Amino acid sequence: MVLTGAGISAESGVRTFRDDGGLWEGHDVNAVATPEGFARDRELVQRFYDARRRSLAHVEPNPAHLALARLEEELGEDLLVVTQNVDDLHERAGSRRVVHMHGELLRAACEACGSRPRWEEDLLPSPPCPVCGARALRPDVVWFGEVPYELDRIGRAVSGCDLFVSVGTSGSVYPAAGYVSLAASSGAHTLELNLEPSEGSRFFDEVRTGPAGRLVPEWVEELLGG
Ligand code: BJW
Repeated sequence: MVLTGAGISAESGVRTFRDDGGLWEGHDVNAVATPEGFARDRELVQRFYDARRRSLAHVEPNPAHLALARLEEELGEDLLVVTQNVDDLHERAGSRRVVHMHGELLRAACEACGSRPRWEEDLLPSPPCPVCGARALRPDVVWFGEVPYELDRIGRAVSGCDLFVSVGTSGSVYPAAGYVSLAASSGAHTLELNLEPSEGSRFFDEVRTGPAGRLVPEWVEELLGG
């Protein structure tokens, strides 16, 4: 199982959250990434996500995404990618077995009927929900205090895997940050691939530092015996 975070998309030009010059710089996290912030100022939050959704048109998967897609070609159902990212770069690289635990920029969520339609346009100014017509669409992303998606499926994959690899995540957001310990306690070998040691590095059996665009293809080659 491979857990990915913002660092895997950094070399594609998608900003991370907590690095220098990252997304949170200049943004109050509580204002743009909590349900309370959204309730306070819907327009500000919609504008923040509309800009990020639009920026997807200008980025491409990098060698790290492509290497994971290649690994899936070889391993099939023996590989699951769980991403905290809301971009679509894994899918565009060719990965099919991807769980977006923090949602997707290219979906909206209707607060009136609960539907989650695919959404490529801006959410300002409040277009109607294609299912129920209510003007109650929000970005389909998971904010602090909300429950991430597919936790049962992820929990089964983490506790059932023999190799747990974390790529490009600071290990500062739960429940994802706790998966390495769960995998280790279930007997998996754990490997971190990150630009620098993360907050959770001490929990991994093995830590490799460097850019994901180099480390992930190298590791995939090694695993496939290339
Ligand atoms: C490179 C690189 C390169 C750079 N190559 N590497 C337990 C303890 C304490 C608190 C909590 C807890 N449990 C829950 C909480 C509360 C909270 C939480 O974790 N708070 C923390 C601040 C402590 N968690 C929640 O509220 C979660 N919900 C929850 O727990 O529900 C309760 C529940 C759980 C389980 C069962 C039942 C109930 C929800 C968390 C939602 C997070 N949402 C966000 C926003 C999503 C939408 C959006 O994109 O705007 O998700 S926040 C943000 O952080 C985003 C990311 O997915 C997430 C993680 O960030 P990530 O990916 O790690 O990015 P960075 O920037 O932090 O790190 C990048 C890394 O890459 C760095 O290390 C770089 O060095 C590296 N890097 N370039 C390789 N080229």
